[in-house]
Formats: sequence, structure tokens, C-alpha cells
Amino acid sequence: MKLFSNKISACLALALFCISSLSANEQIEKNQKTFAMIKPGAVKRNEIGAIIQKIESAKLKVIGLRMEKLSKEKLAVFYKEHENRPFFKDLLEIMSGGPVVALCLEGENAVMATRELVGATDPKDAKEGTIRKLFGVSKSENAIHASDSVMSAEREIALFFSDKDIYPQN
Ligand code: 3AN
Repeated sequence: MKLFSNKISACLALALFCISSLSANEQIEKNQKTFAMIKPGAVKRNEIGAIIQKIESAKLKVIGLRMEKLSKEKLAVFYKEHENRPFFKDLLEIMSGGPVVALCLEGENAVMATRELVGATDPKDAKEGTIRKLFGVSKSENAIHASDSVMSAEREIALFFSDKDIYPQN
């Protein structure tokens, strides 16, 4: 009998754990902020407006925007997690080759929503309709960067914007 009630308790605990992690995953964060950056190649090809139109059509609000030609030093900080990757040197070369457009975006689950809109790293693998499918040229020239987590978003926004340069809607 004791063994039986222990099993029931274990099942209940497991069920509670599953329900709580499910609701955590499905949580909606209404005014989440994220960071995106239109890369030099897309800026050169006159695609700033078309890319921002895709972003705005996806119900993401531009709450910060600035153009900057990035130094390799700043890019090394920005892409620190990739410093040991074989493509790091080329990445810095390409990203410092012309101005970028830095964007602070706000919206419902903005980090994930923007990543989905941006698409896979390699434009060949990106889904139809995504920004990288439409405007990317190659893995290294893939038109746009978007933060991959809330933590990265906070770090990347702070590298480009001070509080006074951001205009949250709520
Ligand atoms: P994503 O931007 O899709 O999150 P990451 O974070 O793995 O991709 O890589 C950062 C950037 O480095 C990419 N946006 C792309 O420009 C470049 N990159 C990633 N992988 C490669 C690769 N294998 N060859 C060349 N460039 C790459």
C-alpha cells in the first residue's frame, strides 16, 4: 500500500512538473525588447526600407534606430562568443566593411518572433518569406543579425543604445 501511494505521489509530482514547464514555455511576454542589426551588405544594396517593412509588418515596433560604421574592436566585443570560430576574422572584415543599421525592437515575445522572422543562418536553409531568404546572399552575408536570447538582447541593446535613445511604447 505504501509503495502504491509513493508511486501515486511520484506521478503527481511529474505531472505538476510537466504542467509548470509547459506553461513557462508558453508564457507570453507582451512588451519584450530585442536587438537586430541590418548588415553592411544589405545597407549597400539599398534594402534598409524593405527589411524594416518586414519587421513592422510582423507587428514588431522599432523603438530605437541608429546607423553606425563599426570598428573591429567593437565587433570583437559584440561577437565575443565566436572568437575561436574559423569564420571570426572574415566576420569582422565583412561587418566593418560599411555602416550597419542598429535596431531596438519591441513586441510580444520579440526575441523569438524576430529570430523566426529572420530565419536560419544560411539563407539557403531559411524558410520562404524570412528576411534571410529574401535578402541574404550567403552564410556570412546574411543581411541581418537578431539576438538569440533575452540575455543576449539586453547585452546587445546596451552596446548600441543608451536609455534616452530608446522609446518604449508602454
Ligand atoms: P545567427 O546569426 O544565425 O545566430 P551565429 O550566431 O551562429 O548565427 O553566427 C553569427 C554570424 O556569423 C552569422 N550571422 C553569420 O554572419 C556568421 N556565420 C555563422 N556561421 C558561419 C559560417 N559557417 N561561415 C561564415 N559565417 C558564419
